[in-house]
Amino acid sequence: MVEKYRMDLAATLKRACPDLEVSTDPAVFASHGQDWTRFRKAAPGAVVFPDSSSQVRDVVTAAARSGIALVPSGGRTGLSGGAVASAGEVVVSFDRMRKVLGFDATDRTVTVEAGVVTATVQAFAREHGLYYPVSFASEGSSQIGGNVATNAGGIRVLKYGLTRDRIVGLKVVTGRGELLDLNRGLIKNASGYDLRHLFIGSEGTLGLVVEATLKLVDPPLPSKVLLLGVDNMEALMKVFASLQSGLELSAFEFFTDRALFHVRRANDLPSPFETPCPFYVIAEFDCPDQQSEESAMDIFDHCSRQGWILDGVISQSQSQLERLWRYREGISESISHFPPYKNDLSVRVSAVPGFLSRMDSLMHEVCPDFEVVWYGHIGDGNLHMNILKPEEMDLGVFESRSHEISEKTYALTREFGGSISAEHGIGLLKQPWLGLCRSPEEIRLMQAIKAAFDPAGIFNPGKLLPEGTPDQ
Ligand code: 2HG
Ligand code: ZN
Repeated sequence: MVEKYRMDLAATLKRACPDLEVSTDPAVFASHGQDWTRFRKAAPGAVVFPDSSSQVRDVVTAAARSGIALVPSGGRTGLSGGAVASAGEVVVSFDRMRKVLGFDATDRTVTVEAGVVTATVQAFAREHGLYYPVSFASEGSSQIGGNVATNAGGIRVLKYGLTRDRIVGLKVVTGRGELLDLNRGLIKNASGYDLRHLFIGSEGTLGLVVEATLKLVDPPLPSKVLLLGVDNMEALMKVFASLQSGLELSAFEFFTDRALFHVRRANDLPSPFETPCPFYVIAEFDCPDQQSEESAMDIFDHCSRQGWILDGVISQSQSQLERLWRYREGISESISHFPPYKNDLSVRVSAVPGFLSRMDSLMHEVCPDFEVVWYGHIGDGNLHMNILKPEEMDLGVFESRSHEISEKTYALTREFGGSISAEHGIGLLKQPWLGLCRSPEEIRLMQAIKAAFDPAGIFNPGKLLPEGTPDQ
C-alpha cells in the first residue's frame, strides 16, 4: 500500500517534470527525511532534487494540483524538526542547486542558489576581500536556503545581526507556482510591504527559497578571545557591561560547568583553569593594536578586583584563539548522543540574570532527576537549555516528561516577555507552544498570510503554525 503510494507519487512528479531527479531509495529517505532532531522517524513519500528554479516551479505546481505536501530540505542541521518528513511528504532537496550565481564588488553582494553551504559563502567572501559574518557550529553543512527559512543567528549576532540583516534580495516560489523576485538587491525600497522579510524565518511554510542575494561586509579586524571563569550570573552580566563599554565585542558567549564537563570529555580538552568555576565566558573583541589589548587587560583587572572574574586567559595567537572557541563550539555536539531535549529561549539581555535564576529554581523543582546543561549567546539574550535523557529512560517517556516541563518553562519565558525559539525555529517540536509567545491575533494573521501564499496548504504542513484555516 505504502509502496504503491510512493510509486504513484514518483510517477506524478516525473510526469510534471520529466528531467527531475526523483528518489525512492530507503537510504535517501533516511538521510533526507530528517534533520538533527531525533524524536520523529523519517518516512517521506519521495525525495526530489530539482536543479533549477524552473524545476522547483514544476514540482510546486504539480504538488498544488494534487495536494501533495512538500518539505523543503537544506543541510538538515535544524534542531526543531522543521525539515522532518515523517508522513509521506515529498522532500524537496536543494543539494543540486549549489551555484554561486554572481558577485558585485560595488554593491558588495553575492547571489547564490539556495543549496549553497554557509561556509562556501564565507570562503567566497574571504577570497574577494570581504566577510560573511553569519557563523555557527553547523556552518560546514547548513545551506543558505535553510538559514533564510530559520533566520539563522549564531555567535556573531551581537556585532553583525542575524541572517535577516544580510538578505538584500530573495527569489522564492509561492504555492501558486509563481516566482517572486523580492527587493532585487536594493538598499532603499519604500514601495510597500517588504515580502522578503515574511519569507525570512517562515520555516518553509510560505514557499521555497530558490536564490538569495547576500550583503557582505568589511573583513574583520584582528581579534583576541578571552576565556573567563565567573562565580554567578550577576557577576557575568557586570563583566559583559564592562567589556562592552571599553571594547568592540564581536561575540559574548557563556556556558556552565556541566557544559564544560561534557565538551572536555568528548574532545579530550584540558581544564582551562586550576579551580573549577560555575560559569564560563568566551568573549571575542577587535584587537588591531597594543592599545586595545591594554584596554582589555585594564577591564580584566578591574573585574577581577571587584570579584566578578575568578580566573581568565587571553589568546596569544590565532591557533590559541581557535582552541579556546572549542570549549564553546563543541558543546552541542558533545551532548547530542543522549539525546537532549532542546530549548532555545530568549529574553531581553537585561532580564537574563533574573530569568536564569528563576529557571534554575524551576528545573530543580520539576526535574531534579534530569541533568540540565546551559550555554548560549548571552550577549544577545539567547540561552540554550538542554535537558539530557537519562540513559535508562525510554525515548517516548523522556519526550513526554520534557513536554510537561516545557509547559512550565515556556510559561516562565512568557512571564519575562521572552521567546520559546530564539534562533532554531518552531518547526514540529515547538509547535504546540507557539501560543505561549505569540498572541491569538498574531497567529490568526500568520495563518491568513500562509493562506495567501500557499492556498493549497502544501508547504511544510504541521510545522510552525497550527493546521487549519484562520479563525475569523
Ligand atoms: C549553538 O549555539 C547552537 O551551539 C546549538 O545553536 C544549540 O545545541 C543547542 O542547543
Ligand atoms: Zn546557538
